[in-house]
Amino acid sequence: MGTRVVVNDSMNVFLDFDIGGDVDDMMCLAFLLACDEFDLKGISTVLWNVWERAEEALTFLQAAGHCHVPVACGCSSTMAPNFRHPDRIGYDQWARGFKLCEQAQIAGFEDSADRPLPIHGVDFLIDRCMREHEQVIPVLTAVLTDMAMALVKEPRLCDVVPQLAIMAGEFESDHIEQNIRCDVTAADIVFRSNLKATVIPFKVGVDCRLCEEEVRAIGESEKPSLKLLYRAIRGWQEYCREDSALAGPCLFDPCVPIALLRPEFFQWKQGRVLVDTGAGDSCGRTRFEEDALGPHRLAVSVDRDLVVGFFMERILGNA
Ligand SMILES: [Ca+2]
Repeated sequence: MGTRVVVNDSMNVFLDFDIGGDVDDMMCLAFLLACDEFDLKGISTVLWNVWERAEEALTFLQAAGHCHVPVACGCSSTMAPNFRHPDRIGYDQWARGFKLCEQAQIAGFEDSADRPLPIHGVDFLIDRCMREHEQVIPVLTAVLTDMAMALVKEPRLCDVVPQLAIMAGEFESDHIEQNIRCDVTAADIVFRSNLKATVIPFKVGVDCRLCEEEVRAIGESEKPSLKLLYRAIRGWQEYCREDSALAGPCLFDPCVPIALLRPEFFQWKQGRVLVDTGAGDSCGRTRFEEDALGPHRLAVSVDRDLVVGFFMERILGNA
């Protein structure tokens, strides 16, 4: 009788995100949890109200039946001296007004009794990535402050992290994308680290917008986590009703893990992302320099129907 070799071919990931703003972070978490291909080793929250964001993450994890995933609060403030955030007030108002924890109670779930870890999100990220025999891919769908701080504290991350997976930047217009704009210093540190990275830019996320029928299909699901997600989507749409471009919902953040599983849904260019860190109006603009040997793989276009179809199939599935 031959020896059975158990092959664990799941992909270890760590999610650093800003759940509580645009609903795409919650959609990203829903997708990660719905895919057996991923082993989610931990979560950290970043930017401003990181404690409320962590509570939201814990509430969603509870609704999804994944209470075992630990959550830590990362950096609330940022590294950039020329930090600017014209829509900070708006985002905070939205997060305070919505409160996923309260929505959970309305929907008939207990508030999560779990609390964030008593360590800082940056230390948690470093710890999860530095463990021996585990290659962990940081999935970064917010401002890059936590990852940059981690690289500053522990440069050996560059030797052990197989790649980063990032939603950030815009390369086809002058639009300064939020995750870069809110901390250009952090973005510069991360993209200059020479770590390999899969990068989903703003434009690709815009192209992957859910239509009304798809949103309704989420609402019709019996899964408690999708009931919460549906409430969050409707809340976000209501909040953004005067800016339909924001209301989406667009799969900015979910495109990151989707690209890790199905790179063939996207077209890619290899090269290097460059961040303008100057003090002028162009601060935060990103440029891409093509180079076959460059560390960054940038998505330049996407098959919207394949991406959205795959996302819906996975989150609605009975896993
Ligand atoms: Ca995000």
